[in-house]
Amino acid sequence: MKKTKALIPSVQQIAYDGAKSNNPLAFKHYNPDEVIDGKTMAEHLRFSIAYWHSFRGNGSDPFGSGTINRPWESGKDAVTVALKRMDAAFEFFTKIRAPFYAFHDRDIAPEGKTLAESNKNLDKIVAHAKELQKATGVKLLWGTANLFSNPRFMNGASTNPDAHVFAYAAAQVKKAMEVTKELGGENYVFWGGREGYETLLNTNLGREQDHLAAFMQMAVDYAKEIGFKGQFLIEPKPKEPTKHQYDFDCATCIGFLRTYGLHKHFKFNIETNHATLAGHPFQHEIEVAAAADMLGSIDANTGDTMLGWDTDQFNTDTRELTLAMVSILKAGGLGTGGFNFDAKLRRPSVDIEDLFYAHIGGMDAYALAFKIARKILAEGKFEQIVADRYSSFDKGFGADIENGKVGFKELEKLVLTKLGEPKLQSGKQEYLENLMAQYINNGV
Ligand code: XLS
Ligand code: NI
Ligand code: NI
Repeated sequence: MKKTKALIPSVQQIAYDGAKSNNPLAFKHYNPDEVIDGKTMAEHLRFSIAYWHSFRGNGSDPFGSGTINRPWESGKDAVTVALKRMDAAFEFFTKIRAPFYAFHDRDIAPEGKTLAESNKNLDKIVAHAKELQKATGVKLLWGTANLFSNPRFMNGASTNPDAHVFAYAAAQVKKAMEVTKELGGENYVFWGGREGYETLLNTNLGREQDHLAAFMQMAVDYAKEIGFKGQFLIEPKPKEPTKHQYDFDCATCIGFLRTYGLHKHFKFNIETNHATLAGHPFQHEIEVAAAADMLGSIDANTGDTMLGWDTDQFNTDTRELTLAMVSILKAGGLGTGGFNFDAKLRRPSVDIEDLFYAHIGGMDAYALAFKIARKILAEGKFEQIVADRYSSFDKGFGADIENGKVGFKELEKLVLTKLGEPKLQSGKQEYLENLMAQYINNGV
């Protein structure tokens, strides 16, 4: 491909400078080329850039218009601008050393007047994305369809009371799956944008959930038909934009998927800020997904403890990320998933450098957490304490309970004749919190 003029000339490719560096445009912990256990850190962490925030977000909020003006956003027609924007995006992916990106159909290509026109626009941009992926080596972590911005989706997509809207959403996801396959996407995400309700006064909740399941089944069937081998991921979120969303949290989604016999086809894309909105720590959602063998990918961000909405900020909290990383590594990692920065700049962060600072901070925080978590697991102190705590189930009547060999009658007899009163055993919480603090304060 021909070499084009840099669209982000003020920043060069970010280098790893080491933990002591004071250079704000250098990595302190993320050394993409460092080999650990036969894999580079880039391969371990599989960082991904969210197209919608980093290349479609302009700083607008409900109280004011955009503040962030990028030079590549001006041009004669929407498709030409989209092509140039994509050049800038791939230049950024390369300079920030992210091996992956993720998009919604409507992030990368403008919506046309008809579905056919939208599909045509998408095809043009996808052809360009394919060339850029080839030229840079950047890959698609996942694709998805935007089924929430257009007014037609105001009452939901597959849970819309109007079958016409369901059909439109189906057509849009069909195309989004095709282009994800075309670009070698490793996953396909379903975030239920407006799949929920505002008021039960106008809602048939049971029927809407049946429709959501029917839609998911159609996606499963179509993936099979076109030979799309990527992993399907559900991204739970409890609320926003609707008052109540059906994909509330991982546990709710597991119940939903099992009810409709869909669980074999899905894993989870867990977003930190969505977990906290549901009243759970990030780590809780990871453990719930992992326990069901459904841990898929991470939307890496954080919220603000003072605010009740999805603020999508970059996460630099070593403690939160170390706890998460311990659970992720213990579960065997993310497989085809990755850490996708579903995070956006604050409205006054208008410089292109801000986009680099934001991602450098997020990548460094995850890289440091990754290293600390590896050390924690290698030393195995927490795991030993947890194993000891449950060791009464390893043998004797404990093992019989786990194996289903005893019931209430046998256990009653045991207590009455042999066991008597159980001895109180400490949960050692303060000791363990101190131990965790020590790991985090000492770093690597
Ligand atoms: C919104 C979601 C969204 C998904 C993709 O809260 O996080 O950005 O990740 O549709
Ligand atoms: Ni997300
Ligand atoms: Ni979100």
